[in-house]
Amino acid sequence: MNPKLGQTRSSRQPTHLLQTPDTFVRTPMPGLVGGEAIVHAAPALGANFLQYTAEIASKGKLMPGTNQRFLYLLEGDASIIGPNLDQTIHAGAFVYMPATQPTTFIANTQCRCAVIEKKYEPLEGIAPPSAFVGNEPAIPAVPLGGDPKLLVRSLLPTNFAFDFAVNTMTYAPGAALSQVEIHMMEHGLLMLAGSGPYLLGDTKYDVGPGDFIWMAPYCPQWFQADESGEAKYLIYKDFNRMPAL
Ligand code: UGY
Ligand code: MN
Repeated sequence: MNPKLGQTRSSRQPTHLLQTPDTFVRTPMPGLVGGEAIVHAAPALGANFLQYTAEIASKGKLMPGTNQRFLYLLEGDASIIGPNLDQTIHAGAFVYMPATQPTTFIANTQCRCAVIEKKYEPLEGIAPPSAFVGNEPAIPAVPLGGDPKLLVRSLLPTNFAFDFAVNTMTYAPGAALSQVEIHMMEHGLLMLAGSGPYLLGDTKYDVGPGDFIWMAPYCPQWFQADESGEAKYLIYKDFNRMPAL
């Protein structure tokens, strides 16, 4: 008998989800042509956003969505075609696509993408953002709280036109968040590299590459990279808006 059968590091709790690659289930999705999605976070979980990994064969497409969309290309080469965009992108690139500018992703090779969707919350007097393409390595790395071992890259501009943030956080071996965080914003987190203990609620989980974590609002959270190498994750949070009363 396989001793691993029926065992997983994954854990689904009211305030968080750790979803490890052994538990991923792939599903077709409308608008995803020649591809499948692993849906990590959705309203069914308690999340106020949608996050999925799209695995798309060469020549496959992700058609325009009905909500604003952020796409980070994890693997492969693709073309981005929209009203003001006609561009080739490579791994490490990302695209912001508002629902008002229907933008299509076309895979030129086999591709893997992290995709985040959120219903846009307009702000009176502020023009909503336009579509654009960026490249993660080109974004300035800012030490978090002055710690040179913990670098943050803000992939979206931080101005009030945007109602969410997506950052990469890169930890040198042994680097850690300087505090346990408890905050109103929720998170969707994809481990890109490295490993270490992640505190979620009152449990410490060992996490590694490919793991996904959802953190509900006010979920206590803390991470330390272990000594095996650099750790890096892509992290979503809702941002820049007053909570509705
Ligand atoms: O932006 C954040 O809230 C981030 N520091 N949280 C985290 O890494 N869990
Ligand atoms: Mn946080």
